[in-house]
Amino acid sequence: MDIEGIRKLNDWVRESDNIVFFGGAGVSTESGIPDFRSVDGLYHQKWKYPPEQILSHSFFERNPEEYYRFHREKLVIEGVKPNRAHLKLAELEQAGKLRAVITQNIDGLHQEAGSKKVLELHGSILRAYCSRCRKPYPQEVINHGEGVPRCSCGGVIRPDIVLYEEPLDQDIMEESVRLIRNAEVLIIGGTSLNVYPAAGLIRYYRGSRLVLVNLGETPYDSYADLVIHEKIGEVFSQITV
Ligand code: CNA
Repeated sequence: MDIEGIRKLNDWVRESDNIVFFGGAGVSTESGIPDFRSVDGLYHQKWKYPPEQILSHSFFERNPEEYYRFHREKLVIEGVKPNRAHLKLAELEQAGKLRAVITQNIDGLHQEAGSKKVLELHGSILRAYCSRCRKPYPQEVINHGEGVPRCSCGGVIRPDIVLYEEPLDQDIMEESVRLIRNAEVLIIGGTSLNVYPAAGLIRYYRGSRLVLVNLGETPYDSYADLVIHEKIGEVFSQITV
């Protein structure tokens, strides 16, 4: 355990009431949801097409049956619970220290842990809508059964997630930029910082307390003021609020 690093993180958390957290799939691996790029992540599992191809707009349009096979086998997550990282972030918000969680995750675990201000850059697997008339649907409509789910208007129902090749929601992006630009402490965790434009958000931070908590190295390690290469749940469980 990086005791010195955790002590510094604790000092910065104690001294600030303007912390922003920006995270990714690594925040949920300790809940049992695989990420994309770790050795046991989705990119290393055998599948007919690479995940980033299946999870792209053009693939969904051309081949919704195959998309839904993947979706139901790999993306539907049931029975998972928030872990110590999600719970600590909710606690920090409750204590008036954390302004927002900005996440690339689509699993809804931050909200389940009690976080109120959650900006979902890539949408949520818990919601669905008709790609033709935009009528909203609950996730159950797409999670189970066979084939391609259809709306009463005949359109294909899709999950409310941002597929590759699709733009991010402009309002969510702008609010994320504003929060990061004004943050005193920016904690980034559980993300390989490889997926753009989300990863580019880090460049808007102007402070001098940028913390990276990630198991693997990232392209931004040398950019951070504090880097902790440990499991985020273990690190966060040692933050005292
Ligand atoms: P990624 O590219 O898979 O990177 C994950 C990073 O987390 C890696 O660098 C790992 O080293 C690190 N990591 C894994 N476990 C831990 C841990 N316990 N503690 C600290 N670090 C850890 O994932 P990104 O989020 O960077 O990539 C963005 C994609 C992945 C987004 O579009 C997500 O929607 C997508 N995704 C989301 C989920 C989810 O919602 N839970 C799961 C899988 C993928």
